[in-house]
Amino acid sequence: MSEKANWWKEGVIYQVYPRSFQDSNGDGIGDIRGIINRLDYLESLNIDILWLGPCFKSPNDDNGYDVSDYCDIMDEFGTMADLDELLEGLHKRGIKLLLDMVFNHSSDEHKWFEESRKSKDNPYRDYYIWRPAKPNGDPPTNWKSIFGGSTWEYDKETDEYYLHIFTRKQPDLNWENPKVRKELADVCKFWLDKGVDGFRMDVITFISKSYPLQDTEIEDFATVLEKVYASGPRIHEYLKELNQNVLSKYDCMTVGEGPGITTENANDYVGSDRDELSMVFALEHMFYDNGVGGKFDIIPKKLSSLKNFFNTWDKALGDRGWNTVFLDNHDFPRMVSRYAEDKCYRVTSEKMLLTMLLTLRGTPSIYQGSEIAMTNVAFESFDDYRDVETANILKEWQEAGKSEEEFLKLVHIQGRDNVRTPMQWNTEKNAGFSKSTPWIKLNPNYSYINVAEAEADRDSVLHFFRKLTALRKQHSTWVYGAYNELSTGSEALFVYTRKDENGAYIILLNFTGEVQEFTTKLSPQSVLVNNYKDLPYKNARYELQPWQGAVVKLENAV
Ligand code: TEU
Ligand code: CA
Repeated sequence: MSEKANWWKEGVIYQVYPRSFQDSNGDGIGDIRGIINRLDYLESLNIDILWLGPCFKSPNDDNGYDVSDYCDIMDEFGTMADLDELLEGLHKRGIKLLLDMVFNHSSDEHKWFEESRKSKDNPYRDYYIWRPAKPNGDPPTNWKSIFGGSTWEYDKETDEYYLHIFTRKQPDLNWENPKVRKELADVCKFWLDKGVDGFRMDVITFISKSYPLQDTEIEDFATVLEKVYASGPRIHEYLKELNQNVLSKYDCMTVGEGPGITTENANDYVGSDRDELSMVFALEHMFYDNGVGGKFDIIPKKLSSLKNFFNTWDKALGDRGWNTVFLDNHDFPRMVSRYAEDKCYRVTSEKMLLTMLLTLRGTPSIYQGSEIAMTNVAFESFDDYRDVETANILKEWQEAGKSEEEFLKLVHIQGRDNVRTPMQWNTEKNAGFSKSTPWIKLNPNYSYINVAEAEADRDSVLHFFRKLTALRKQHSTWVYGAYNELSTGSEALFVYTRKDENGAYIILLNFTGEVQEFTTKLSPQSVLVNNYKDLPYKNARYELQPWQGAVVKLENAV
């Protein structure tokens, strides 16, 4: 084993989106007490690390990704005492807690920004990025916000623009200013001293800007992320500083959200000799069906590009850094709807995807509801959508005279609210999520997709997931073993081995609704995981049923 063993490599991350997990006080909004009430459920999943979406004070322009106080809890979610109790309850059950730190930007209602906008000589002016208009009166650069419109907002008070890569209520912090870095380091220290186990760091790749800020000619959205917004010249200096001054003093982990990270530069962030981040969430595969115009410019998906992503990232990070493995989160469609089949084979194909997530090399991150195969939702009216991205881009479409109907169809496929509908606990009112009307409508399929039903069904995804998480703990090869794809070029199958001195396994995954065969001399000793009863192996050939997924222990270890 070339890498150093580590709890965050062996653990399984489970992501809770607090607003949509469980409401405890009947205001229709999920809260921390709700999570506390579900601690036994979380323990029953055998997960190791809970990634809690941002729970800090926030006006909720972007559901907590716009923080107005990093050291206090959002009113709707509860109190600091609730957070302390959650932390204690998790630790008692052997589960670590990751908080979601949003350090690229704050809310415009943060006191730093309220000061900053007051005058050009305010001591907080340089906490943010201010620029005058271009001589012709245009905004300082032609950059486009990820959520539509310009990245620059004009502020009358001082007759300048401030930079916001996300919404205008999310002004970018100026990391060039050592005072800003000190403030944010103190925030980390505050939470680590409380005993939290680490952080998911929101768009951490964007914190260093390339000065002077200049117009870009690049049209392709993903390329803009990579070349203009991400990995600025001082990024590694900043991360090293934070690591050295704070993170390295605790047994904690960090996972940086990494839009714009590439296989060429990923190790600069996570290489074991770098002392920066533990891991990153590379997002390349989340954009794999995006055309030049971004997520609502959809191009056909190919299994080979998904596999290529896993192969190249494993190769890049395998020996020096550490990877993460995921197929969705609070920003992207439900994995069963996007990568598999959410109708006839919903249960079977979700089991297959989970089999993959738990057996690739890298720390798996599972989004709430995947363990019961929750699906995308298709609201009929824009009135039912809550996401600021959807609202802003709808406005752009309207202004450009483009068809709303067309956009609604695209939102059904790509919108972020697909994954933000409330967790489906049972068939009671509001799926057991809340006693009153939830902040966002439920997916009507809660009548048959819910935790209670899954608990009662021996063949459910839920029981299957528990088995997978338990098995991963027993087979260190699934964590550390070398990975090698055997099905290169196939648009139907994903077949790979995991091997080390402790064992050898072949993982066979059928990504189609048809029977497929796979020829290999690697004969089975025993089948450890299977979403069907049988796995025929005859004349050196495995036969796989529609969306079948299996983990097979091989006769001979390496
Ligand atoms: O997301 C950053 C990110 O890369 C997104 O721009 C992603 O491309 C987008 O959500 C796709 O529609 C993070 C958070 O995960 C997201 O929820 C926040 O809205 C965003 O940062 C701003 O904080
Ligand atoms: Ca509530």
